[in-house]
Amino acid sequence: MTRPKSRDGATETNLIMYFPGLHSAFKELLLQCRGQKVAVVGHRRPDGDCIGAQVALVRVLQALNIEAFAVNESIIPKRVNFIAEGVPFYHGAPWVFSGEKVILVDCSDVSRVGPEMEKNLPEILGNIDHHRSNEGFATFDLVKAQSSATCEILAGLFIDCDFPVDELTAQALWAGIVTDTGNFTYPSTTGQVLQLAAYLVRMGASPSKIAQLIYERESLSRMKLLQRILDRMEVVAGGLLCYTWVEEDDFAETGATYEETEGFVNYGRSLDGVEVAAYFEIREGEVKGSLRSGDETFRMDMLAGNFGGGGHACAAGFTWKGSFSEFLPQFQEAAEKLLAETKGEGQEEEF
Ligand SMILES: [Mn+2]
Repeated sequence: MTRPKSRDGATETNLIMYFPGLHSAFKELLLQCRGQKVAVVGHRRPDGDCIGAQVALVRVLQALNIEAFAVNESIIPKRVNFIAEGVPFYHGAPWVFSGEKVILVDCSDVSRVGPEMEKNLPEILGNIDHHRSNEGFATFDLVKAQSSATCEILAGLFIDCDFPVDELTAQALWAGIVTDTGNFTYPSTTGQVLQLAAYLVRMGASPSKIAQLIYERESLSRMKLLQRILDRMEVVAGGLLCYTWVEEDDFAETGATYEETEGFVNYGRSLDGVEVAAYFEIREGEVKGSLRSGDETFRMDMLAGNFGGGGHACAAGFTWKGSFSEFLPQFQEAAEKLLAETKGEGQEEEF
């Protein structure tokens, strides 16, 4: 098979397909999109990977002469807004679908699109995702739990199918991969991820420019909120668990918005000896939690599962109904149990 010519004139020399198991399903999915309008839907409170995947897929569909647009119940977070420039992106609720073919990206299940959007969702044609808990819900389920990002799957599939990846598509995919791999530092960072990343750079993605746009446009209000979460950090469970939280009033008092909390959970993870970091947002009548571990044997998806959530082995989340004072002792008990059991198992990975 021929590989797309890259910017510097080199040709991809790796003739092995990146996603041989998904390649024909992806082609079939796009075949069904021919002559149709396609809505590429992401999850509520989207991250870089979600927006990157929405943008990249819309752009490639358009390049294949398929009318496509992106829809999200939430607005695009400021730090990744630059990648969506020029792409038709609709948000707000309720979104009314009118006969479009629907593809969900980066959504572990249909409820991730948000409660308002979910009510109106028609039959789902495609499901492209990398969450372990994704059990499939579409005509075409393209799920690879071992992948670092939905953008990694898309980048690989675009190459496998010889679809055109231009500079802005490469930029969107790069943004998705760097945000979901913690700048290529999480355990999901494989050789394949780096190979695909190299390809994206050859197609025009600029690592330095994108890093500046994502990480160096902080607001003072976010820093003020960060100050509070650092101040509240508690380390328990013999130094293995760090948790912190923000309260509803913190947002009003600092001027920060809900979307500006992205990445706060990682400060706990960066402490020496801490295996599990938890970050909570206390809302009226509920606790929203984000969990991270640097070691996939700790199974954050299982810990989140105790509180009605899910996700990946290293990164998971949940929304729990009730007060923080009821929640915290239960959480601490569940986390300590998980830490003890995982350590006891000699940290063997199960697949
Ligand atoms: Mn993702």
